[in-house]
Order: sequence, then structure tokens, then C-alpha cells
Amino acid sequence: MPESIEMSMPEKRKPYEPGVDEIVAGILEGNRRMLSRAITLVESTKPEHESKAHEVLDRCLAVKKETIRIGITGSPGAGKSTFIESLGKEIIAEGLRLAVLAVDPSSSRSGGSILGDKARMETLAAHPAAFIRPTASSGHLGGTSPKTHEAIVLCEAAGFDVVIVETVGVGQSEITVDSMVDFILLLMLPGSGDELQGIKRGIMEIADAIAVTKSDGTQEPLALVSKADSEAALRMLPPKHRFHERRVFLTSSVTGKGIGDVWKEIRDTVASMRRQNILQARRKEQLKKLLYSSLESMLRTRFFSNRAVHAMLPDIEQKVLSDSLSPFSGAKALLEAFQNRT
Ligand SMILES: Nc1nc2c(ncn2[C@@H]2O[C@H](COP(=O)(O)OP(=O)(O)O)[C@@H](O)[C@H]2O)c(=O)[nH]1
Ligand SMILES: [Mg+2]
Repeated sequence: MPESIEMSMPEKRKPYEPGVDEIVAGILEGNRRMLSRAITLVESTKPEHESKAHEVLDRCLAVKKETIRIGITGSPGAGKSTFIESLGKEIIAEGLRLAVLAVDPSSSRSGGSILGDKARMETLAAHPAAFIRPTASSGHLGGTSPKTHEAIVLCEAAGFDVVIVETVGVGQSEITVDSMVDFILLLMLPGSGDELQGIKRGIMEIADAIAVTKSDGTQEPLALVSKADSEAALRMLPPKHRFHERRVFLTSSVTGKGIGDVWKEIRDTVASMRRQNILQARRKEQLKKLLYSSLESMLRTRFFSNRAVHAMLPDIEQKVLSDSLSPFSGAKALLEAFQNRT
């Protein structure tokens, strides 16, 4: 129908923009094109898209379903996308519908593989029960931002039972992803024992399970050593959930080894969290975080797009740089200008 409207007005080249009702109806029907549009809308930084995005989100949030949200993290090249393809096949084989929100390494400088994620997830990309949405990491390390939470909500309203978020393990991205998923799986390459110290420790603390990837061929003995190392490292860490013991799996996306076990672990853990009401409490806590992160981002947008602030900013910055004004007094002056806006 949109096409016919465009064709009937050939002189106006403005692209057809569906309204909130049409977008929501499309999402609820499971229309992927509408889902994609809605995700683009929530990701948009244009002020005129904000209220439309919020209306769509409000109505999608009202759709309640028992879903599973999984975060998959690890260094570039750890095998995340390939792993998601294998895990995804297990998931859709059970008749579940799967959405993948993937960091697309080809659109960021973080490296990783040269091929886009859609090529890594060939089967899923072509499967009617799966939806893959690559996200550029636009300014957010690891590719996840609070907007990812909004995208999850939209995917669930569109009928997806499982949502996987792929993120590059760089610290902050895990904290962000932990605030929006039920279960975090950390993927580690065989022999990456040094990752168990230092910054990677923080990532281990929020992981619910670890998979040592590429446990096939000549890498197998090394993977076995890494598994033992990871188990030892996990024993040193406080538990994430008191009821749940973190396990380490050996997996291969080439032979399929361990993939089914990982899926069972995720499914069973989430089901058990749901039975004990831990999942519901966790999701409420996550909504609260989303409230504050939304508030912060709205305040920031309004602040920096404020005319008075905009006009004063270069001068204040100059004064701070020339030591004639302290950064604190500068910030205060800008805030006062913002508060006095008409
Ligand atoms: N041998 C082997 N290679 C793998 C496996 N999984 C991924 N790879 C290879 O590792 C490279 C990086 O994989 P990719 O999924 O793009 O990693 P990502 O950057 O973490 O998403 C690719 O060349 C894959 O073919 C595996 O289970 N076994
Ligand atoms: Mg990838």
C-alpha cells in the first residue's frame, strides 16, 4: 500500500512515512519491515523522531510475553557471530522465533572480521523465524547503547521469543548489556588465559556462563586448558546470582560441539529465574535503569540543543582554556542559562 501512495504522487518525491498506528499494527503482525523502521526510529537522534518513537515504544511495551534475552560478548574474532548462527539454529529448531541485534564490525573501527555479520549468520539471515539487525556501534563502545533495550522491546512485540544481543567485550558495553538481558554468555578463545586477569575480570564478574570457542582440530587441547583456567578464575569471584553456579563450556561452531548444552543451560537458568520471580525483579530493575538513562539522554539532548547554551558555549570554553574561568563556574553558568530559557 505505501508503494501505491508513492506512485500516485510522483511529483512529490518525499518518502512515505507511516504513522504510529501503522507502525505499531505492522510490528504486532510481525512485519519485519515495520520492525526495522521502528528500530531506525528509536535509534534516530533527530528531535522530530523522538515523540513518535516514544509513542511506538509505549504501545509495544504493553505487549507482555515470556521471552528470553541473551547477551553474547567477547573480543573481536572470538567467534560470536558464528556462534550465534549455530545457537540460533538450535533455537529455531524448537519452533521459537529469534531476533539478533548484532554489532556489525564492518561499520565500526573495532575490527573483527571483514565480512558483515549477515554473512556470518547466513542460515539465520535467510530463515523466516529469524530476524537479524546489524547495529553500527555509533559512538558506543562495543555497539550497545540504551537504545538497544528499546530495540529488544520492539522485537518482542513483533513476536520474537528469544532476543540475542551481540556485543564486543570492552568493559562498558557489558555493563550496558547487563542492564537489558537475562543471561550473559562470555565467549573466550582457547589460550586467552591472560584475559582472565585485568580488565577482563570485570567482564567475567557479570557473565552467567563462559564458552571456550573454536574447540576443534588442533585447538582442542588448548581449549581444555582454558576451560580449567576459567573455572579456577570463576571460583575466585563472588556469585552473580546466589542460586546459579557459573559453568564453562567447550564449544565449536564448526562441529556443533557444546552448542546444545549452552542453549539448555541458558533456557533452564532463565526458566528457573522466572519460577523464583528473580527474572521479573531483574527486569523491573532494568526498567528503572532505562528510566534514568532515558532521562539523562533527553536532558543532554535538550541542554545542548538549547539556543542560549549553544550561543554561550564557545565563549565559556575559551575562558576555561585561558584560565579566566574554572570548569565548575563555566558549567554552572551554562546550566543557569539553560534554566532561564523561555
Ligand atoms: N575453527 C573454528 N573457527 C571458528 C569457529 N567459530 C568462528 N570461527 C572463525 O573465527 C573467525 C571470527 O568469527 P566471528 O564469528 O566473525 O567472530 P566475532 O568477531 O566474535 O563475531 C571467523 O573466521 C570464523 O570462521 C569455530 O568454532 N571453530
Ligand atoms: Mg561478530
